[in-house]
Amino acid sequence: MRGHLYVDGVKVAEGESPGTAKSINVLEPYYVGGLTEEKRGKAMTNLNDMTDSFKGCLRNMALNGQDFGLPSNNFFTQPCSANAELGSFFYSDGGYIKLKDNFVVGLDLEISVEIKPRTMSGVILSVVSDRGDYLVLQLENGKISFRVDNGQEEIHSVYTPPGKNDLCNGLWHTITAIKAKNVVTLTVDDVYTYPGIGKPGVSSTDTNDPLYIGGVPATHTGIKTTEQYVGCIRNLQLDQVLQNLETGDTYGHVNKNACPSA
Ligand SMILES: [Ca+2]
Repeated sequence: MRGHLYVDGVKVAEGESPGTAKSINVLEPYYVGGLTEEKRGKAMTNLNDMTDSFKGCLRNMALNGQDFGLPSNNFFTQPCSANAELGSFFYSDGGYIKLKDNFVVGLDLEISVEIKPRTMSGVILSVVSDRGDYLVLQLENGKISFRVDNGQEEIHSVYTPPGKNDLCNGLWHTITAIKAKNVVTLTVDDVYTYPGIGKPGVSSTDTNDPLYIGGVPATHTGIKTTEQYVGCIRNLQLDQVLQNLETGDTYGHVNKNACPSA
């Protein structure tokens, strides 16, 4: 059996299946853009170990000239729109991403992230241990705070924008928060804030706990707001390693892979 692949009317590939089989014996449903975990497992040998779903827009699917029509089910898809951008969106009715199950902050950690908030307060990133050590990056009434406790006291650095609503101006804002042993520093849009300095020798944030993005399941010491972060978050890096928020578990109303931009 032979196959041909055309792109924009131009044949770009052709191939032939081995053996003598002349038909493909499969049953509906058709999956478009990705597969369920179960189906993917079965099909993996034919997918060259591809595990990602298609990212983008698809339309006008047809089989033998017959339009597929509307899908019978949608799983984690969004309508295509010119008014969308990459990032994870956190809605006003609440939600968060658990990015890692057992996140160790330890002695040193560098966080960078871009946010486009629509509200003045909310948790951007948080991890806390049962013993009370924590690290929290949050919006507090239009300010950004970075609060860390290594076990004896809170160390913090707070960025105050020139205007109270400046961070909700519809633009992206870049945050860099660095915890270096007993010192925390915070930079927002290239403005460096006054560092927080804790007791020398109390240097490790001893967590081995879930790392939450965009909210928390339960508040804890160090969190200064009860409000939900609303808006987009993208390009989170931990120690200069880009994190894929789509790999996290979502709770509540979050869209991991697109933000409405209008
Ligand atoms: Ca500690």
